Amino acid sequence: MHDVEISRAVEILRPARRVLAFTGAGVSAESGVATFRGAGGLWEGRSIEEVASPEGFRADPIKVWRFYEERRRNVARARPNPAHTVLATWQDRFERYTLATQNVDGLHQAAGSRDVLELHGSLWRVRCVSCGTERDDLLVPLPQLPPLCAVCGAMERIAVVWFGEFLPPDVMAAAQAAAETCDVLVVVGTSAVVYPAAGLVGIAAEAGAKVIEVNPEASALAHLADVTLRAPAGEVLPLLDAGLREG
Ligand code: BV8
Ligand code: ZN
Repeated sequence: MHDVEISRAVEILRPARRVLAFTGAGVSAESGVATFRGAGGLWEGRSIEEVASPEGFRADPIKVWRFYEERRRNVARARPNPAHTVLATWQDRFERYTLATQNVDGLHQAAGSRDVLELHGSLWRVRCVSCGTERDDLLVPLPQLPPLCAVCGAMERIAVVWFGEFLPPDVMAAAQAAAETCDVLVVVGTSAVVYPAAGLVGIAAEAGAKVIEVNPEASALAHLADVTLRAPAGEVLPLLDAGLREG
């Protein structure tokens, strides 16, 4: 990746007042957390429906719980990487800064990001299938599978958004509002194939925002980017941050 693209991206970011950062599994790749669709991805050799849909959970809750328990165990060993850290420091650099993530690993918060918009929920929250009581749960491993609701005794599920489920309306609305009004959208580590989250890129571009894509490969929405930085986020974000500090 050339310095030319980095300096073009820095020149776009420097004057920006309202910035939206939109991330996917790629931002956690250098923390050792598996992505979904790359080589060795979570969906490899698995049927997504079987482990990440309400139907799959209904059919075999223990199998689904084992899939999430495994991911919780892997993420519990992971630490934020420089990309998470830079994205966290940017919340104090711009007049208005929003971080919307498709990730459920909590690494943005671990790096110090506040008010993270978790579009697809979190591995670290569980919800009762019956009374809907939702709680944080950081236990690895879980004492029992499936965990049971302390309020009504029914089974609890992981509080992530499965395929065919709606995203939390307030979270999506906040992300959409940020996309409609931002000067710059920085898209980091997403294949941009899952909707409605990926729709944020088109909304921002349509509203006139400058779009910077950070991804070793072209995402499905690379054509909407003004600048594409074809390298790992853990290398690119510190370079962008250094460029902003020089100015
Ligand atoms: C919805 C949480 C309304 C769980 C996830 C049929 C029926 C129902 C719905 C649909 C349907 N057909 C299509 C849909 C819509 C569906 C959808 O978009 N499907 C796609 C696959 C076609 N969407 C939904 O179902 C959504 N809900 O539409 O509700 C509705 C309701 C009822 C009926 C109809 C409609 C819900 C979507 C949310 C699903 N939940 N995850 C969990 O995590 O277990 S999605 C899952 O994909 C993750 O959240 C993930 O974040 C997301 C996107 O993936 P990415 O983050 O982009 O990761 P990926 O591996 O794909 O890419 C990684 C990228 O990183 C790559 O580009 C790679 O190059 C790059 N990279 C790698 N290393 C690095 C890097 N980048 C930078 N640095 C590096 N080092
Ligand atoms: Zn309950």
